[in-house]
Order: sequence, then C-alpha cells, then structure tokens
Amino acid sequence: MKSVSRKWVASVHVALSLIGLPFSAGTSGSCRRNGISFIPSVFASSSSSSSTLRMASPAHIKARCAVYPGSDTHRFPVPDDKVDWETDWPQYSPVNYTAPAVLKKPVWADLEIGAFCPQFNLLDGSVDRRSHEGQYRIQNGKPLNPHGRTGLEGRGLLGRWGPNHAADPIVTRWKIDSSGQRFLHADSKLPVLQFVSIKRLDCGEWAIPGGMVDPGERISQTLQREFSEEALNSLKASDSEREKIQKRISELFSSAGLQVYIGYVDDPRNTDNAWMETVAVNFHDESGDSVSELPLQAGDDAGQVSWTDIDSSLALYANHSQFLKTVAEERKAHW
Ligand SMILES: *[C@@H]1O[C@H](CO)[C@@H](O)[C@H](O)[C@H]1NC(C)=O
Ligand SMILES: CC(=O)N[C@H]1CO[C@H](CO)[C@@H](O)[C@@H]1O
Repeated sequence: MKSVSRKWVASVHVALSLIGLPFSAGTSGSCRRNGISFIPSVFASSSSSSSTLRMASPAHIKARCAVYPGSDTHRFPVPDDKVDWETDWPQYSPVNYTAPAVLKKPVWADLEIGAFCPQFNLLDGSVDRRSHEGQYRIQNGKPLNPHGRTGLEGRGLLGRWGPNHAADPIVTRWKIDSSGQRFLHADSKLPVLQFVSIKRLDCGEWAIPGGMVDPGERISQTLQREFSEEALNSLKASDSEREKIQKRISELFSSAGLQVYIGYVDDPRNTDNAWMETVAVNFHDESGDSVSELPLQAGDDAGQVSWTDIDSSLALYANHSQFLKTVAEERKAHW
C-alpha cells in the first residue's frame, strides 16, 4: 500500500509535466514553465482533446475501495496486477451498481445505455463526453475507465457514462503580519500562502470549494460560479457589499490562472464505466487588494468557508494537498 501511494505521488509530478497540452497547445497567449501551463483567462471547455498521452498510470486505489460509497455494495476485488484492461482476466466479474438516485433520472444524470445514444469522446450536445486523458475505449456500448478495472460496472453515484467533469478553483493570498508585511514561516523562512477552503460536511476535512461542470458551461465559468456560491453564501454582507465582492471575484477569475492539474481523479465513486476528472486552477491575489479582503470567518464548523494557511501538515480531502503543494512551489511559498 505504502509503496503504491508513493508511486502515485511521483507520477502526479510526471502527469503535471505531461498533461496540460489541450489548453496550451495552439494558444499563443500561454507560456509554459516547469511543465505547468499558465492559461489565458478565456479557455474553451476542455477543448478538443487530441492528446493521446497516457501517463504511466499509477494503479488507482480509491476507485477500488471495498465498499462503494453510500451503499452496501461490495466491489469485485481487483488486485494491483489486474487493474490494467490489457491484462487478460476471464474471471473478472464486476458488480453492476447504479445508485437509486441516479436511476430516478434527475436532470444531471444520463439514462441507461440503450435508452439513449450518447456520443462518446465528443462534445455531445451540451454534455462534454471528451476526456482530458485522450480517447477512451468503448466496450459493449459502454465507456471503459482509462485507469483500468474498479470491480464495479454501471455508474454508481455518478450521473454521466464516461468522464464526469469537475473544476477546482484554488484562490490564494499572502498571509500578512500585524505590521502589514508578508508573514514568514519560522522554519522555512518563506512567505505563507493562504487559500479559500471549505470544511466538508461529509468527512470534516478541508477542501477546495469546487464542483461539477454544468452542461454547456465553460470550465472557467464553473470555477468562478462554484467559488462565488461557496464564498458569498457564507458571508453575512449587505447587497451592496455583496455586489462589490462579486465584482472583485469576476476580475480575479478573468486574470490568467495557474493550471496545477488536469485529468483523472482517483475517486471512490469511480466505476468501470464512469469516473471523475478535474481541472484545478490557482487564482492568486498578489497585491492583496482584491479578494484578499474577503471577510471569511476563520471557523471550524462544517460547511464553513475560511482562509487557511497552506502547509504540508494540512489534513485535506482527496488529492487536494497535491494541488496545493504545486501552488506553493510555483509561487515560492512555504509548504
Ligand atoms: C445493470 O443494472 C441496471 C439497473 O441498475 C440495469 O438496467 C442493467 O440492465 C444492468 N446491466 C447488466 C449488464 O446487468
Ligand atoms: C498527496 C496525496 O494526497 N496523494 C494521494 C492521492 O490519492 C492516492 C490514491 O487515492 C493516495 O494514495 C495518495 O496518498
């Protein structure tokens, strides 16, 4: 287990230097440093992913968790050496599970295969069925998870067959001391970054206030909408203050963001036929006169939004700490 997760961390670095092509390729306004692309503010929704680069995939782990979240359904156990679809495994017999809430046909979910004809690997009407990781395979009419077997077929809790796209906005400012100077960390002597975080209701861990990309929405819009919803809803502010804050948020999000990750997410909800993908982008208020003044409570209640110091010791949801590490390194801040 331990060696596997170390491998994964290492390969995230590899992924960072390999991925990012769909946005930066052919966009003259973007530059690349250390393999990380600075993206122009207006970028198309997951653009045409012509990139067929496949990272030396780390075996996903959460996507093989024994009990599927929110259910009593046990996945068919998949050992590390059987994750790859290329490995012949006639005995493989995944459990078929789609959550009742998904089968009820809510607006955010697809129908069962057969009841409609999805255009996989394409922009299908307003639903983007393209993967950030290139073309994925279709078997018996169903898309195959690009990172391999999960022990469960169907969609589980996910609405879409194939990729389910999310976006994670990482909004940062410099931590300031009482005299208005950048606060330097006692050990590293480096300035400390703070990011807007939310305490998750389900597990109590800190997380980036991200969310799902709506049909027809550009990723840049999702980033701003999710952030505005979370940050503004948590504020006790008058309408005029709210308007002022909304304007600052719009300005910050129309500046060039630093793309820190794009691609597959090893998520416990993933299945053989449905999986999470995300784009994580850092928007940074360098001068401190924009959203740095957002009066977020430094609270500890679930659902609470606050400015949190970026530090390697933070207990964070999923692979969010990997994203923050990249931000800290790129901005030469304490980690
Ligand atoms: C899987 O389950 C769904 C309903 O949950 C059903 O409609 C579908 O036919 C099943 N597929 C297989 C291959 O058994
Ligand atoms: C840095 C970090 O949180 N890495 C985690 C990313 O996800 C994999 C798979 O679930 C974990 O094993 C890593 O620890």
